[in-house]
Amino acid sequence: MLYLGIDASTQGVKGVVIDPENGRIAAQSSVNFGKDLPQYNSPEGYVYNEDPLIKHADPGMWLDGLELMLSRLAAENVDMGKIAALSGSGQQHGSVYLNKKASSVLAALHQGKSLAEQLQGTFSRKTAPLWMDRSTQKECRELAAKFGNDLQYITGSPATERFTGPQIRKFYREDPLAYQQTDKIHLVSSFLCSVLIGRHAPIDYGDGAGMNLLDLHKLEWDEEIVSFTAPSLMEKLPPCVPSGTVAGNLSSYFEKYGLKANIPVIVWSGDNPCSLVGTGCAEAGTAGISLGTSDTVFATMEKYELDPEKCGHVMGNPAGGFMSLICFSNGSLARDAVRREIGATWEEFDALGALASAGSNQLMLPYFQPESTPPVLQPEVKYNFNYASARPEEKVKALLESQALSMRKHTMYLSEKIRKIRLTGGASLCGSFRQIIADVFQAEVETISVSNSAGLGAAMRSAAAVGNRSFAELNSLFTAPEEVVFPDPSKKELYEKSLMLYGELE
Ligand code: XUL
Repeated sequence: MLYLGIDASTQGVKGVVIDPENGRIAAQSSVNFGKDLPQYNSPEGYVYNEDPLIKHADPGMWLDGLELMLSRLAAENVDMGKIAALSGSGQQHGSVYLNKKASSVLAALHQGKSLAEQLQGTFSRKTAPLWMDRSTQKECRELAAKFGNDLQYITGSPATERFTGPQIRKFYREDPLAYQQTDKIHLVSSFLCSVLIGRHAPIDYGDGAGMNLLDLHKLEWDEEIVSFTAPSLMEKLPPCVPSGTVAGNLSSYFEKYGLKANIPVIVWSGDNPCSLVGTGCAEAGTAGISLGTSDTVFATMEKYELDPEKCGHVMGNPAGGFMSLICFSNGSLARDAVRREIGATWEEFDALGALASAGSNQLMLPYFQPESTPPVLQPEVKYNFNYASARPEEKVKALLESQALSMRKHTMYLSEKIRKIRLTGGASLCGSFRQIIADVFQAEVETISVSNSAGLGAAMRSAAAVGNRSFAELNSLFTAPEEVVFPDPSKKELYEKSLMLYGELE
């Protein structure tokens, strides 16, 4: 029996097939929106807008990406007919608006046309706002004024620009007619799950917590917050369910990729909750750091804890209970900007990161794009040293140390001390960054062999939901550490001082 995990991320769609019988990754495939679907003019996964705060994508691109990924997977050396169940992971917070026609189109998917062609007439809002969108300050101010600290207590997060509730309120205000014509509002995760099962899918607690709408104590939509956000919104929201729920059975449309119709599709979740599972951090004690377009730090929460600085979030943990999540928008975005500016390859960038001496206290605030942690709306890069005349290795070191220090600073509110870290995502391959993270946190840093932890986590969630496998068993099969980097104790004091200076600069 095989299990498929689909990762619908900002930059593309990936698939991971796992075989728990022998602990093997049976196949993987990927699609990059910029490279493989240039017709959507979204090299970074979103459509260009002259307002840097607006970041939307065409949901048709995600559908084409899903199909191309499945056709590439079917071309791998894997028997797609042996896949017993599947689930997925979606970039969080993004929302898709469907009209009344969607239900009947979803129920009648046929192989004569592509998914994007069939669903074309079902979007009541042409594009989907993404997690990178920061255009909802007004709505956030209104939510904060109405609910004060209760909003963070109830939903696990303060009013947050990229979260779905404020985005829905903005849409209702700017285009009330289109809002009225909206029958269902999905997250990226529940939208793609709906397409797979041919009817509206529920939202799981993991991703649902990223909307500023879910009461995490009662695990249901909060009536007062929902009705303040937009009129009749409750009717437009799919139900919210535990992450192990079977959302439905696979539509026969997908037989064209060799998949068996009617296999169970487990409710999708967000990329961070899925990465928590796919890095083996779903049980307490180890934090995960995902180094992608954005960097995120996440960990299982023993108890419900709110960030007094209002940057950290509480999300549902797919393995039960809660997880913490802190998102740094300028992750690889900033690393790439510095790399390009000094004209280095990624290998050279990595080598430069190990050259300059540690803890020199040359620090920077790398807000090339609006930042989530701390909230910064006007992109601006600041330094405490003369960046222009600095050597390339000093620039790289300043960036990597500042990023690690920011992660440390903004996770200090968690009562569970971070003793061990699992790294994942593209930049986890950067050896010098691994060492800097280990030294700044004074924690062991482990990497695992599968870099797509969100896709792996989704596959593991489907094996846990219907394959009678415990997460502990799946962890020992798929998330065992491959490499460990140990912290250098002689750097402890150095970085304590840097942490203070970084805090002052921030
Ligand atoms: C988390 C966040 C991002 C997205 C895209 O709050 O906004 O990590 O999930 O990866």
